[in-house]
Amino acid sequence: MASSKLLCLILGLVYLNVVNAVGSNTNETEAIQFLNDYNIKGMEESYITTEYAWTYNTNITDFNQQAMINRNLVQAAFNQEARANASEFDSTNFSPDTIRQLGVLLYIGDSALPNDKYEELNGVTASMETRYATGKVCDEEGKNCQSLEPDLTRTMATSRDYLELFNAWDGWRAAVGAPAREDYIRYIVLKNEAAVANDQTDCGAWWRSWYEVDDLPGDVQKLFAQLEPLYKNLHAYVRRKLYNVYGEKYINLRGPIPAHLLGNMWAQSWSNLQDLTQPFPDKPSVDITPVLVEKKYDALRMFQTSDEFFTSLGLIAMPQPFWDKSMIEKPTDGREVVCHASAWDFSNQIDFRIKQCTDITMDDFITIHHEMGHIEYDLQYKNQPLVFRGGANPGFHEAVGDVLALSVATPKHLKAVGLLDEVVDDLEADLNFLMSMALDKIAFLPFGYLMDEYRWSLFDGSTPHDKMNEKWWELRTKYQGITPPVKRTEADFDPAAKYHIPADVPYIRYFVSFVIQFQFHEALCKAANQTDEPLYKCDIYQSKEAGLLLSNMLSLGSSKPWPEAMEQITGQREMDAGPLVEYFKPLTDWLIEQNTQNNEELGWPESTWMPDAPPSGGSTMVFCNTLLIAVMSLVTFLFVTKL
Ligand code: LSW
Ligand code: ZN
Repeated sequence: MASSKLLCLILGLVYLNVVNAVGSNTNETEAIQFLNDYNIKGMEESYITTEYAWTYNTNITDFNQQAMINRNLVQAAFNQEARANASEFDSTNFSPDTIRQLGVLLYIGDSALPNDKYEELNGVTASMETRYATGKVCDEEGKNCQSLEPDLTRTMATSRDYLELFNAWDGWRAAVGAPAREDYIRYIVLKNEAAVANDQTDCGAWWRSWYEVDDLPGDVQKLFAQLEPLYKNLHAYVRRKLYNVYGEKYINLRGPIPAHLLGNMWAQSWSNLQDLTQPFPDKPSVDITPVLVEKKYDALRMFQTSDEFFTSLGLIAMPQPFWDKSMIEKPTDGREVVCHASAWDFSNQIDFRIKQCTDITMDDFITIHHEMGHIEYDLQYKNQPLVFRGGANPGFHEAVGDVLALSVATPKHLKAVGLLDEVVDDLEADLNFLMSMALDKIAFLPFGYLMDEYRWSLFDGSTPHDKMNEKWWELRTKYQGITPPVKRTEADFDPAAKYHIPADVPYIRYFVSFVIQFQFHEALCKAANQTDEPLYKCDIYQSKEAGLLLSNMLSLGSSKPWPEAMEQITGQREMDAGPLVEYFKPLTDWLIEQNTQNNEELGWPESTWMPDAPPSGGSTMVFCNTLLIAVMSLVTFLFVTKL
C-alpha cells in the first residue's frame, strides 16, 4: 500500500517535471548550442534520407520503396526528438534569429504522426507515386504501350488528330487517375491527422501557413481576379483558332474548350499550339525545338547552355558532383524511374542533383532552367543553418529559374547564342513572341490557381469524398474554361493524373511564382540598366549587377519573412500583378482588338456544353485496320465480280 503511494508520488513528480520542462529553459546560450548540434546531426540524417529517396526515384522497385519508407521512419524519430528538445526552451526573450530557428523545429510535418500512421501514409503516398511513375497507355491488345514521358507528352504536343489526342488523354486518366481514388481518400485523412498533430486545423491550413500571411486565399484571389480578363481574351482567341481546325462538331464558340486539344496533358500550358495561333504567320516563329534537333543538341549540351546563363550573371556554377550524379536522361536499361523533373538538395552542402528525362524540345530547355533555378537557390543558401535552407516562401523557390528563362526566351538572346537564325525587330514579330509567352504564362494562371483551391476544399471537408471528381471538373470549367471530352463519373479520379496530386506536392507556389517572377524580372532589368526598351525585350544575360541583386536575396534562404526578401530585390513588400500586366500590354491590346473584330463572346456561358463522345473504344490503329479491311473487301469484291 505504502509503496504504491510512493510510486504515485514519484510518477506525479516526474510528470510535473516533464510539464515544467516544456518551455521553461530561458538560457539562450544553451539554445544556440542545441541548434548548432541539431544542425550538424540534422545534415547527416537528412543526407542519408535523401539518398534513399533518390535511389527509389531513379530505380523503382518494391525493395527500394520499402527501404525508403524504413529510412523515413528513422528520420521521423529524429524529427520528433528535435521537436521535443526545441520545445524545452521558453524563447520569449531570445534574439529574433534564435526564435525563428527554434520555431521551425516545432513543426515537423508528417513526422508528427504516430509510427503506425506515419508508415501507412508513406505506403499510401509511395503506392500513388509508383502508379503514376510507371503508368502506361496500351492499345486494345495490351501492346504498343506508351509512357507519359516522352510518348504521351509528344502526342499531346504535336498531334492534331482528335481521336488520337482523345485516346492519349483518356488512356492516361484510366491508367493512373481512377486507380488512385481509394488511396487518395486515405491520404486526405492521414494528412489532416498530421496537420492536427502540428497544431493546425487541417492540411490545407498547414500548407498555407508557410506563406506567413493572414489570408493567402484572399491574396491570391485578388491577383487572379486582376488577371482573369487577360486569360479570357487569350482563351477566346485560341478557341477560335481551334474551331478553324476541329470545326463546330468539337468546338462551341460559346462554350468551354475540350481539354485534350490544348497541346498539353493537363491543358496547363498551351505553347505547343504556337503554329495554330501565331498572330503573324509570315514573321519568324520563336519555337526553337526544330533548331535544337537540327543542331544535334543533347541533354548535356542543353544543361551546359543553361549553366552558362547562370554563370554569366556571376551566379554559382553547378558543382562537379552535380554533373557526376544527376540523372538527365531517361535510362534505357529497363529501369523504371520517376520521370517528372525535380531538383534535389542532399543537405550536405556538396551534393545537389537534377533528375529529368530530358527530351530535345524547347519545353524541356525551359524546364532545365526551372530546375537549375532550384539548385542555384540551394547553392546560395547552403551556409545557412539547415532550418533556413528553403525559399523565402515556396513561390520564391519556383520563380528563380523562370526569371532567368524570361531573358533566355527572348528572340534577341536566342539569336545571340545561335538558337534562332533570324530576328525581326518590329511589332508584328514582337506579337508573335508575346503570344508564345502568353501561351505559357497566361494560360497557366487558372490551373495554378485551382489545383490547391481544389485540395484545400478536400482537406477542410467542404468537398465530400463522393464528389471529388465532380468538384475537380467544376473548378476546371469555372476557371480554365475547359470541358472533359467525354462524360466523367465518381469512378474516375482525374486529379490524380497530375503529378503533384499523387506525389503530395502543393501547387499554389506556382501561381505565386508566375506573378512574382515578373516583379523580379522587372527589378533585375532595372539593375541591368535595360530600362529604355519594353519589359518583354529585356535580357539580363551577362549582367553582374542583376546577378548580385538576385544572389543577395537568394542567400537569405528562409531566414527572414518573405516580404523582407521581396523588398530587398524589388523595393516593395507585396505581391503585385502589375509587372505581368505591363509585360503583356501590347499583346493584350492586340487580342482585345482581334476578339472585338471577330465578335468573340468572352468566357463560356454555355458552360455545360460537351463535344460528342468520339467513336467508343476506337483507337486510330483500330480505325485504320477497319478502313484497310473495308478497302480490301471492296477490291476483292470488284475482282471477284469482274471474273
Ligand atoms: C518542380 N517539377 O521543380 C517540379 C517538381 N515537363 O509542370 O512540376 O506542373 C518533390 C518535391 C518532387 C517550366 C516547366 C517537389 C517533385 C517552368 C514547368 C512552373 C514537366 C516539368 C516539370 C516538384 C517541372 C509548372 N512544374 C508543372 C513542375 C517536386 C511549372 C515551370 C513549370 C516541375 C510545374 O517544381 N514553372
Ligand atoms: Zn519547381
